[in-house]
Amino acid sequence: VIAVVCGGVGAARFLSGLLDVVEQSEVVAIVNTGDDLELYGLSISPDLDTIVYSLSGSSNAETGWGLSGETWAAMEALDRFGAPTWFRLGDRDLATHLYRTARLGEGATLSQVTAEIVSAFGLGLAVVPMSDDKVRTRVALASGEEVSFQEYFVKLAHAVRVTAVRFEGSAMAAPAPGVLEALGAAERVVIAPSNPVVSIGPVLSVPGVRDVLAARRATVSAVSPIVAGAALKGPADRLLEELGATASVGGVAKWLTGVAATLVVDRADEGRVGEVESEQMSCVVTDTVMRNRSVAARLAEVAIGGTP
Ligand code: FO1
Repeated sequence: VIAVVCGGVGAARFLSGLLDVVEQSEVVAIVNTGDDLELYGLSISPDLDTIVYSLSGSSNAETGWGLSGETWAAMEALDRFGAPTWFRLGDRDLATHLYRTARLGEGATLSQVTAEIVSAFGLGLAVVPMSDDKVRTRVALASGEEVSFQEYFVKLAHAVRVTAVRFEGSAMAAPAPGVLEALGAAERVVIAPSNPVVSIGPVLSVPGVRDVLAARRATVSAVSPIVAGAALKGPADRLLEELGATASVGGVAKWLTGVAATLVVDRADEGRVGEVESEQMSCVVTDTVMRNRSVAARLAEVAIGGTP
């Protein structure tokens, strides 16, 4: 079994490459739920849905999130009431949130509902939320206010300076069933190229996760989401700098060295291997910019311990 610690879009791309080299039944994706939110009374899990939509070939290729061929009639109808529509929910995407909310209301756990959604989309890998309990990423801004992750990421377009990030509820959260077992028993664990602060961070904050990974760190590798000092997508580079780290492969190594022994970096950073090694991590250089499926498959092979 290969266990992958996942955020959203970058993790989905990596997983699609992994599924070209490993049987679906051999893969367990452990996914961040700190981005989750409630809107109009609906429970929305963006990273879980992004992975399911992307791996089933249903996702909107331009944005990386939501479903392809979407219509926005419900959003337009909500505009009539002046309801908040800054977080765009397509008409087909809404069905997922309606179903998840109804099932949670019947007493199902997030893990159970996610398994039903994964199977409804015809996928064979295990997609597991990091916890069935509520954990929410809260972002403290230089302005002094604290906002939810999606307010930061979408409403403010992350065009604001961050002073702190916390994962509300994580201290009291239990890992979802099977999470610690998968992370402990998997032949290899890969930390996907997701934002180390707000996508990987929440997963590591769930009690027990960091300890399990630290205990087997020799067989844990991470793929750097930072290439040549910049994030390929999203605010990972700025967040690292704003939180006192550095937006470089060395900075990522410092962030993850407690839980991973190998950092996979892009060829653009082959001059920085020394920076990674000085954080007590070994460094493997390959193509990490997943411009197509075969690059993603090659990256997955390298990340699970193949030859660079
Ligand atoms: N990202 C945006 O930038 N704008 C949106 O309106 C938006 C809506 C949305 C709806 C459902 C969903 O599953 C994801 C959505 N995302 C949107 C992405 C979301 O912000 C994710 O949390 C990020 O991709 C980070 O993982």
